[in-house]
Amino acid sequence: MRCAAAIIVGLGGCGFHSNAASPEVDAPPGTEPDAAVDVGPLVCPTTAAWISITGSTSKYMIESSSDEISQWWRANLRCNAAGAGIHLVVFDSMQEAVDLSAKLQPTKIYYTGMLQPNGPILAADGWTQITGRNAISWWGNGEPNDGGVPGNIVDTGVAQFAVIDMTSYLRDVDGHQSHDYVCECDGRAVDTTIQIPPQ
Ligand SMILES: [Ca+2]
Repeated sequence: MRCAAAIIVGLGGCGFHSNAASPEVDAPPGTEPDAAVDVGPLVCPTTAAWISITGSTSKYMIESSSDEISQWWRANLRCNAAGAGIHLVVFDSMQEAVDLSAKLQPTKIYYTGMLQPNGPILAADGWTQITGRNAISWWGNGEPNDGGVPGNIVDTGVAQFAVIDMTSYLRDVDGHQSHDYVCECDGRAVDTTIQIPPQ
């Protein structure tokens, strides 16, 4: 949500300063700014099986990769196609990852909307989220390692997508395997300026 708009409609609570001279930023009330402009009031299609988690106003849809083409790019398109303001899950906080993980099935891993555009030298650098929100640093032990051995710190553009499992910790994968994925309905638009690594 744009800070200026929050003041006008009385929602308030935008944690980012609202100096009129500052560039306009976009974030939900009470949180840090993100890059994209919200699409409007939160409306999640009633036809979907949404779940809620503690401490979040978002709705979540845990999707199965029962077909063979649920690679990251496909999961991304499917979440976006579910409606405006819906996208692969974006973490506002480490707690959101922890609370979501409690809803996940053992042995499965799930694509998220956290990704690393190609280019950084180090595997841990340059991560962002599909709405433009800052990435969270909630990596599993030795992650991210660009798909290499745990602790590898060099990025070669191999594993540019973060997955979550029931441990809540994130790790980076290459996006080509068929995994389950989590869509989030929070009313935020995706940031179309993000350079998604090609399939
Ligand atoms: Ca979220």
